[in-house]
Amino acid sequence: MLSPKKRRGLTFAALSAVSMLMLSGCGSQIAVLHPEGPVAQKEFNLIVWSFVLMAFVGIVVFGLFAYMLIKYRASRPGIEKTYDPNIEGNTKLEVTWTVIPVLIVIALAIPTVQTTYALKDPPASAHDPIEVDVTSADWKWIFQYPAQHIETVNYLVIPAGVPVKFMLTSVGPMNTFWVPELGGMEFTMPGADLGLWLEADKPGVYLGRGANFSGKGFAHMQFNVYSKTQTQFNQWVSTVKSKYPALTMNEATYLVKHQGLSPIMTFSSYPAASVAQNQNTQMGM
Ligand SMILES: [Cu+2]
Repeated sequence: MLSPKKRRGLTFAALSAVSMLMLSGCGSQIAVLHPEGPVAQKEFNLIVWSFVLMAFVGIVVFGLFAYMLIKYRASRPGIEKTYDPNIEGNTKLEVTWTVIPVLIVIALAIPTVQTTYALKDPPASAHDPIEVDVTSADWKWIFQYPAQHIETVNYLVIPAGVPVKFMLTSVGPMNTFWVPELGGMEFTMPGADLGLWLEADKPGVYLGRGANFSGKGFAHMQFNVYSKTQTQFNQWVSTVKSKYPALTMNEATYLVKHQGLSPIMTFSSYPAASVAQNQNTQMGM
């Protein structure tokens, strides 16, 4: 028969083993660990660098912990002679454990600040960025392409290898626009326009979603981002222009005001007033 203490220890070990298995099993599905564009790649490098520093701290701390446990164990012969519990003031040690954390913070801060500023605007590359105006509503994502003058709901099509500048706002509660494989998230807020740029290296399908709880339909605020070659993207735009209906002002207002889910939708144009409506509608109107 095991003592309660031993049994608790075993339960803890078993639970730890199970959670380790489950966590490692998820590894291949964690999108932020699979960067598919330059923004995500830079952010991924930061994640790796932070992890290396954290692992270093963990290894040193637990290493010292084990060393102390063994060296100063009560059962060690002659321990009374070497152990002096009344030690006070050791300049060398105090300087060491102040300087090392300061160095770690500097080593984390410099690349973080550098990356943050580097990612503020798309690089002056060969490709001019395209713009997509994003509006989060209850509970759907509305995407307007001002240059192409087309609108989609709950899906995005972007050209690969071209920076996409998103202008983000909300007509419902605050939300967060997030396509983890392409880069970090940004808030959508009523009455505010926040910017974010992302780029996909190659054609593919990436999952995007709202990452800030916004009510009943929040869980369904997912959208696919289809990255296509520039030619395919241009073809898609022409198809949308020729084959899909124009968005009427009534429909635009319904999309914004109606609290409910929405299927995937495509419109060959949108009324100018819908832009103002998406940008100016405040919560609780
Ligand atoms: Cu998981």
